[in-house]
Amino acid sequence: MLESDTILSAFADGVLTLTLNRPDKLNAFNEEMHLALRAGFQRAHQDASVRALLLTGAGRGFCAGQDLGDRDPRKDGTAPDLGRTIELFYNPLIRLIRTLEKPVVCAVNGVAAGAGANLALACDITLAARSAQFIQAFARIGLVPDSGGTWSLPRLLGEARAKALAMTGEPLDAETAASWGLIWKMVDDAALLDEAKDLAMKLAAGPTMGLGMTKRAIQAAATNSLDEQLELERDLQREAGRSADYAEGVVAFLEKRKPEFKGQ
Ligand code: LHQ
Repeated sequence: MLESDTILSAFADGVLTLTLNRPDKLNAFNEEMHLALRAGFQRAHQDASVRALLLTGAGRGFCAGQDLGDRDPRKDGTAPDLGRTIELFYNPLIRLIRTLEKPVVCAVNGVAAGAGANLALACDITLAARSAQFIQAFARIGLVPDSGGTWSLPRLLGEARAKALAMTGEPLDAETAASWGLIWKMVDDAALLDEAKDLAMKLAAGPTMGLGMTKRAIQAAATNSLDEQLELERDLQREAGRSADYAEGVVAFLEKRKPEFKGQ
């Protein structure tokens, strides 16, 4: 993995924890942090011992999106090519998260703004501290929501709420985010990390193949017809039914004991 202080990485009990670590900038993204985070997700793709991922932020914020100091239009006298930044850094990151066939838990420990908010929404199960806020800050600086925001917001919230959040840039508190279904749940600040870790550990001890295929199927539903989805479920169930974890799950049920899944 790429060594960088901007991402803290820890591995235990099948869970790879990646912590965004530029706390004085509320963990805003610079290129170094992007590359280190990407390396973390690449490891999760390649390393079979990683069976769940936990993403969180150091300090009082989760992530304030792009480091705007790094993309200052005054810098070179010409407008920066933000499309290139998206192509090279943000899009690959979101794709890595969505295609990882392992659960990605996100613990939003504080403000999540701009690409930081949409990064949290790209994860599979997102919890947020009571004090956290979600801000589609793009409108405040003349930009368009990125990192999948224009895709995830209307899907999670419907067009009315998606447009209002994106066009006003108004903060959404964690309680409302949970009640609207933008995230899985809100947790008291002091309990957030423990609860997110417990959840990630439980998922890491689960039937990884089945969980990965569940993720794939639910994501595919965004563009599939019911018929296509039924066929996909048939195919995935066929594959899941051949897994060692299915055999273990059924035998454990019949023997009235806890299953010991190996992720295979
Ligand atoms: C920051 C930042 C930040 C640098 C806080 N940059 N320093 C993609 C492609 C290419 C380019 C453009 O963008 C994108 C996608 C995007 O993400 S666009 C959206 C970028 N993000 C924002 O517009 C959010 C900017 N930040 C804020 O509005 C506030 O900081 C929020 C509302 C997040 C938090 O407010 P406060 O709690 O009042 O904290 P603060 O503003 O005092 O920030 C603390 C420090 O962090 C401060 O530094 P300082 O040296 O004064 O203590 C900020 O300058 C720094 N910081 N966000 N994005």
